[in-house]
Amino acid sequence: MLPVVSLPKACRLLVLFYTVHLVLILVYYYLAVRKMDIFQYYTKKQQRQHSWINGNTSMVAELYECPETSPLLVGSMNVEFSKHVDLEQIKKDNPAVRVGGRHTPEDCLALQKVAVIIPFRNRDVHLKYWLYYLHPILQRQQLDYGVYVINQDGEETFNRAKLMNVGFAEALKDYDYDCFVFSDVDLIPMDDRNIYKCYLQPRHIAVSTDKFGFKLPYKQSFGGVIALSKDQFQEINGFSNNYWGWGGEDDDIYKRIISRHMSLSRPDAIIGKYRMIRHNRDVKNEPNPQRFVKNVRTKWMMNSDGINSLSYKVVKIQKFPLYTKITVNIGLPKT
Ligand code: UDH
Ligand code: NGS
Repeated sequence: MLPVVSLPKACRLLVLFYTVHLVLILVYYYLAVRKMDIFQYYTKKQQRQHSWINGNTSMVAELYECPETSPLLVGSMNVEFSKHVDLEQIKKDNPAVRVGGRHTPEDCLALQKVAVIIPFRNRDVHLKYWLYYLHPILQRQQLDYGVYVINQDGEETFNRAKLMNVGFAEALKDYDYDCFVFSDVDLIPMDDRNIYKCYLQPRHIAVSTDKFGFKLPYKQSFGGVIALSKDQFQEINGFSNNYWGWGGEDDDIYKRIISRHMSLSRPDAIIGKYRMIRHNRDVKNEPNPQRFVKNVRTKWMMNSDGINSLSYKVVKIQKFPLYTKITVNIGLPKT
């Protein structure tokens, strides 16, 4: 074989070109293999956490992230409140729901960890319907979720917004949630494509309720069911703690969002359909006469009134099979 130096110039250039090409291919494959190793390392790490959550110490199958759109969704659903629902039966029908109302998808890694917070007092019948309809939906949405019912202790004036703040603080003590859905107990979605997760902007989820003829009651409406990521909620200092009685607290949190230069995200009116369980006005939740004055002051009050000024006493934490009930003493309105 002739030494390379004795080859004509064109051949030498060709050999040089192929050598460089070969070296580049080798470097590329080396890096690709390393990248795969790193990817597998993280997948396994997440998988281990996942198995631990499920109380399963043996690693079974490789787990990958759940798809952006769950294949389990069914779309629009019939919702009605005349059938009898029973908690034991709901538990039997949802065997994958763990104590405290926790659920983690088995076949994939959920994209978000969602705490569903429900403000509550004396609405046990509504809660049964909520659990009956929502557990199957949230599982089909492939969420890693927990249900927290925040029960106001005592008979004093109700404070929905403060209970939401308590739910945020208490759920974070339970698990590393990154998304918070705040839901009234009497609102049931009619379409499971309305995902209980967080978006780039705060999400108004219950946008077309039967009560309002399946329309948004007004453009700034932000009541019923909403979702904010942990960061979004912290950015606006949560809800106000000072709306005692009915009304205005949802308009207040809307103003907080706008004043921090965020906007609302909403599903369309078909996917966003809801049924509300009809009920009378609750005792000690009469319209708050101060709500209009408070709404004018949101921008000035929000830095000092919210999760940074929240004070309450936990009376009891009960981990039921389908939900966690946290009974709290939230005090009394300032006189
Ligand atoms: N809530 C309770 N217990 C109460 C009050 C309120 O659990 O005593 C919670 C519950 O999650 C409820 C949410 O706070 O869904 C909002 O309260 P609400 O349902 O009273 O408010 P909404 O605006 O209804 O839905 C107002 C009363 C309508 C009376 C209509 C009479 N025809
Ligand atoms: C507004 C209230 C909101 C309330 C919305 C819908 O007027 O808190 O009506 O009420 N704002 C004020 O009162 C300042 S509803 O028709 O559902 O009873 O959510």
